[in-house]
Amino acid sequence: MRRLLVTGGAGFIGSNFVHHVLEHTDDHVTVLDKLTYAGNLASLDGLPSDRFAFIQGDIADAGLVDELFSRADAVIHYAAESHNDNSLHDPRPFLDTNIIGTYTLLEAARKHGTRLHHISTDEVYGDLELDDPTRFSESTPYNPSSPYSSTKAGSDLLVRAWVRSFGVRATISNCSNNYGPYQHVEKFIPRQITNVIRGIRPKLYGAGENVRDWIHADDHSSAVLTILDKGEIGETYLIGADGEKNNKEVVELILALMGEAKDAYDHVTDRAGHDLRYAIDSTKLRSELGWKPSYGDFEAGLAATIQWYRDNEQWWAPAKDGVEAFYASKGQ
Ligand code: NAD
Ligand code: TDX
Repeated sequence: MRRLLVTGGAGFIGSNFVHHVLEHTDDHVTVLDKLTYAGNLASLDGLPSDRFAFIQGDIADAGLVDELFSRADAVIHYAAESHNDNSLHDPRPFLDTNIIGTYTLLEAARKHGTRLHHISTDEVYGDLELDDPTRFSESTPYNPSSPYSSTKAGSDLLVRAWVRSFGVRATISNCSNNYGPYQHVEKFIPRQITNVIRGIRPKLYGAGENVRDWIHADDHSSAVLTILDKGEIGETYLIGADGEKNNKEVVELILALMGEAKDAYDHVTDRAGHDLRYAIDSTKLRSELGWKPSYGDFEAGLAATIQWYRDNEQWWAPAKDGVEAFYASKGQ
């Protein structure tokens, strides 16, 4: 039984990972999470108390991090400020958590010799043209566009430097857009689903031609476990499930699955610096480590996600009005 420390485990992807680990391994999990606006303890309800512990705290708190690393066999680092739109409004927390927080974890990993897996995003590579036949791979140069993605790129580079200069035992993964249960209503898919439930028309930025490469959060979790078990120290692995769709297609599919007219949405002000297209080539992870996704059918995964939001209104309702007021103030 390993003792895993999961940072950001009360957030969307971190909580999905904690559920996945407790279901598929006999590992013990401790979550370290600051419970920012994006963290929700209800996402961790019902977990077995003999295999799970929760600590509220900041990954930039060196004393606390040092103590937690001293009793962990491996650390999986999800904690981050994660929303592009927020980073355009107020970048500072992105520097504090994504850069200084990651630095703090790296120093603890260096001191204790702890195995670290750093979770990152495909957004570090910038964006692709719609008709570009290539996709992002591990050798694509970094070219981030937003305060969010630039701080994630910075955190990746810190990890690489700590591996090379100090021998820290770390791996990195860069994943494409996730969907599934427990995702905050500020993000594209939950925002539109909960809008329809509330009788608000979905909001599409600009023309809606921007492409995202969707993967179910549970497939992200299985990929991270695979890298933790079999990944080579110092290596980066891209995680993706060949799920490219443009935003207009996704909104229309949500509306169709929810029994609404396909065109019952509004075009709103576009995001500043809006990345056009992300697309992941995950050949290295598949061929070297033998991983493959289980959620092949996006429509079925989306239908299950819609059902989850219908069944769990008490989970998302407290955040909904504030998020919509914020977007309305930006014309979005
Ligand atoms: P999220 O915003 O839902 O969750 C982030 C969690 O981190 C929250 O629980 C929050 O309370 C916690 N947190 C924030 N600052 C903290 C701090 N200083 N100390 C401790 N905890 C803190 O984010 P998410 O969408 O689940 O993303 C998780 C990770 O996955 C991030 O590193 C993100 O860059 C990466 N990622 C996300 C996606 C995606 O589609 N959402 C895709 C690829 C990679
Ligand atoms: O209301 C909306 N309307 C809309 O058209 C919102 C909230 C978004 N969008 C568009 C913007 C993007 O093209 O939908 C797309 C997805 O938007 P987000 O959910 O904000 O995700 P994105 O900016 O692509 O970033 C996500 O994937 C990569 C995560 O939030 C990041 O944490 C991750 O690194």
